[in-house]
Amino acid sequence: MQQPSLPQPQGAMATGAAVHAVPCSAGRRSKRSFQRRGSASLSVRASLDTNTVTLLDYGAGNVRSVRNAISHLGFGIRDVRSPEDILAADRLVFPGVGAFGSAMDVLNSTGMADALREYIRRDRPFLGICLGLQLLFDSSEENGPVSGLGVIPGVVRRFDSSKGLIVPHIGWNALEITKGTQLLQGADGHHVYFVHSYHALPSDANRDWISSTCNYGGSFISSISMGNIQAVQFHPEKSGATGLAILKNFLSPNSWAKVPARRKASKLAKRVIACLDVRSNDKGDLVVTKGDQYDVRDHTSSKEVRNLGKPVDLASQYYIDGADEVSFLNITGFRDFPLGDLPMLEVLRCASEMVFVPLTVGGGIRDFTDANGRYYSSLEVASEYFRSGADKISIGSDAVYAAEAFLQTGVKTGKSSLEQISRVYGNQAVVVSIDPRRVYVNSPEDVPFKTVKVSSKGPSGEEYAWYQCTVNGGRDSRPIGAYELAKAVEELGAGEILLNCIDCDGQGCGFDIDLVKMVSDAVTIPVIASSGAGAVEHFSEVFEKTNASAALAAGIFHRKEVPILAVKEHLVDAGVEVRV
Ligand code: 1PR
Repeated sequence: MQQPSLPQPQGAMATGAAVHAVPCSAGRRSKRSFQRRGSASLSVRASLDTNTVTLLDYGAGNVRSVRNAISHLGFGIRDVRSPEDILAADRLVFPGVGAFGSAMDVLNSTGMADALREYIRRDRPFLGICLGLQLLFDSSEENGPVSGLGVIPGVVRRFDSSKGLIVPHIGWNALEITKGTQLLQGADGHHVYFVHSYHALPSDANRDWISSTCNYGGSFISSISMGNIQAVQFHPEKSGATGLAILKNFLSPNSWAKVPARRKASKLAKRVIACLDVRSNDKGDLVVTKGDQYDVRDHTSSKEVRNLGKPVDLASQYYIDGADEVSFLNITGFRDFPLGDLPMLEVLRCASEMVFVPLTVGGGIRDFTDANGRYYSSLEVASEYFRSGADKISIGSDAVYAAEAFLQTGVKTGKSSLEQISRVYGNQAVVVSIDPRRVYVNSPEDVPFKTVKVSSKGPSGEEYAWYQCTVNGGRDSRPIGAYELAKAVEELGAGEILLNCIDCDGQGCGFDIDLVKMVSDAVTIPVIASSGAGAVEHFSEVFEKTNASAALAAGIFHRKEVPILAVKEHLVDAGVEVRV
C-alpha cells in the first residue's frame, strides 16, 4: 500500500541554504519496505554523523526558529522524510506546532506515530518542544478529547480564563525544577519563553516523568524527563541564552553550557519589548524610523524620513541588551504590497538567525490583488512572514474593518484575515495592533463608545474621553473605539493586543494609563502597552496601575536615552517580576 507522504517542512522549503539541512537520500528511501502498523517491521539504519540532529517537522507550521537555533549552535539538520528516518536518528528534535488533533492526524496517517512510540520505547535521545511535549500524553481536550501518543499517562487541558486568567499564556516564566537532569542543568529559577493555551496536568500517575513545573493559574508540567526522553513545554529556541544553553545540553550533553544561577521566581514576568518601525526612506533604503504622533519626517526643510539605524543591526543589539521580544512594524505596509517588499522579508530572515527571543512583524497583512491581477490572500502574506522568521504577525487596519463588520452583523464569517490566520497558526501567533487617538467629551452619554474619566482634563475642561481607532497609519479615523475593537478582535481570534496611542507616540511623557487600564481590564488576552515611554518610571507605572502584560518602547531605545537593562533593573527594584 502506498503510504501517505510527509508534507515538506516549511522552513526548509522557504529558507533553502539558510540552515544546514542535510537531505535524506531519495534512492535509499525508495528501496525501504515500510509498513505503517507494527513498529517491529520498521528497518533501522545507523547514522554516523554526530554533528547532525534529526528534525521532525511534519509541515503543520513554521519551525524556522528551531532550525535557526540548532544551526546557531553549530549543528546540521536532517529532516525526517519517512518513519524510518525517526528510528535511524541519533538525536531527534520534535518541535510540535499547530493543533493537537491535526498533528495526531498527520502522525497517524504517515506512520510517524508508531515510529515515534518505538523510538521512545528504545530510549533513544528525544527532545519534544511545546506541542511535542503534549503529544506524548494520553489525550488532549483541544478540539477533543483527542488521543495522543500515550507514552505518558495524563491529559492536556486548556488554561481556564473564566476567572480572569489571561490566555494564551504568553511570556517568560521561571522553572521550578523537581528532578535533576542534564537538560535543565543551570536553568533552575530562570525565565524561559512560553506561548500556549493548553498544558499538561501533573498527577500521581505521571509524577515520575516530571522534571520541572511552572505556575500559571496553578501548577502545570513545564518539562518531562525519563532516561533519554526529554520534552519541554517552553520554547528553548526563543528563550535567549538560557534556552540556547538548554538546547546545547541536549545536542552535546557533555558540553553543558553554564548559565549563572539567578534568584527564584514564580510568576509570569512582565515583558519589555523593543519596537522597530521600518519603512523605505526617500533613497529607497529600508530604515528604522520613529515618529512623533506618527509623523516620521524631519521637521527641517528637507522633510526626510528620520533614519535611526539598520533594522537587523538594531534588532540584534536589542536582543543582546535583554529585550524580551522584538517587533518590526512595516509602517507603510498599508500602501505597499508587503510580498513585493523583499528587503523586509530579508530583514526578517537575517534577524531570525541572530535573535533568539520572539519576533513579531506587522504591516500590510490583508488580501491584495497586484497589477497583473494576481490575488494574494492575507493568509499567504502572513505565511510568507512566518516562513521568513516571524513568530507572530500583527494586523492593524484590516482588523479594524473585520471588527466593524462583526459588530454590525454579529456574525463571524471566518473570512477575515484575523480569523483565517488565527485558525491556521493559532491565536497565540496573531497580534492586533490598535492605533487610537484620544477624543475628549463632556459626558459618557455624548458618544456610543466606552469612555473613561481621564486623569488630566481635556483642553476645554472635558472630564471624559473615548479612544477612536484609526487605519492606514493613523491617517483615517473609523467609527469604532479602542475598547469595542479590543473586545471584538478577542472574539475573532486575536491572541494579543498591541495598544498604541497616537497622542502619546514619541512624546516621552509616559503611557496613556487611562487607555491601557480600560483595555487591559476588558479582555482576557495579553495587552502590550505602547507609546510614550520616556523614563524607567513609566514602565513601573504602567505595570503597577494596569493589567498590561508587556510594555513596548521605541524612541528611548533608538536614541540610547535609556538602556533596556536599566528598565529591567528599575522594574526589579520596584518589585515587578521581569526576566533579567
Ligand atoms: O495597518 O496592518 O498595515 O499595520 C501598520 C502597522 O504600522 C500598525 O501596527 C501601525 O501601528 C504601524 N504604524 C503605521 N504608521 C505608523 C507611524 O508611526 N507613522 N507606527 C506606525 C506605529 C507606533 C509604535 C511605536 C510606539 C512606541 N508606531 O509602534 O513604536 O508608539 O513609540 P515611542 O516609545 O517612541 O513612544 P497595517
